[in-house]
Amino acid sequence: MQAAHGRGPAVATGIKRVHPDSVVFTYQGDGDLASIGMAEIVHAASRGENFTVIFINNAVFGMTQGQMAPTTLIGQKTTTSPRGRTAAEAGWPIRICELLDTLEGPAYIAREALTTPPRIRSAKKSIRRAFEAQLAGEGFGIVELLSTCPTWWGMDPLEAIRHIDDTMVEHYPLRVFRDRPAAHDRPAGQQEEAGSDA
Ligand SMILES: Cc1ncc(C[n+]2csc(CCOP(=O)(O)OP(=O)(O)O)c2C)c(N)n1
Ligand SMILES: [Mg+2]
Repeated sequence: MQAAHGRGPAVATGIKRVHPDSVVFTYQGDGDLASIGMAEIVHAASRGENFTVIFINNAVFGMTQGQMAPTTLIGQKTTTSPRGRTAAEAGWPIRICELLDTLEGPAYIAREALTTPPRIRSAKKSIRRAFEAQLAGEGFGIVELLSTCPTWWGMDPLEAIRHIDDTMVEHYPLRVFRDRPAAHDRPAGQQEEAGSDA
């Protein structure tokens, strides 16, 4: 089902409550989730709604021509911050996982990066875990995926991947912030080494 921009969590709430046996997820960009849909995501997480959020953070409004998003890094050039984002003018980039980690509602919160094969495998595990939480009725799960936008970052695809690993992860650390039935603060990006395959 297509929801109005930013309203995915509100629509998913209705669908999941009416059809509790359905597997429900939203797929949202950072402009969608962290800007226009900020209220919806915070309240759905706070209510512990039993669905899964796949949050694609590429630090820009990509589809609409690369405007600055709430997640745009300080100094990052976008079509609406051509000299680079400044905190004085536009505030600081918002860390969504950390923000939602202050709430009681969520069952699973993780940030992963779609860069190297090990990190992509780690992301796959987090996505699986978030869906398992939903199937077990544990409540709200969100997996943030740091993703490239070579076009609006003005980079080639490989440079863009390196930019995530070299720069973006400094501001957006890769971690499992919340895994309610299991350990708290399990490091993401290293889940394979943690041997949680069993
Ligand atoms: C209610 C509403 N407002 C604005 C838009 C225009 N719009 C389409 S995509 C988009 C933002 C895309 O940015 P993001 O969510 O970060 O996704 P990306 O393209 O970067 O993957 C906007 C504002 C819309 N479709 N609906
Ligand atoms: Mg985006």
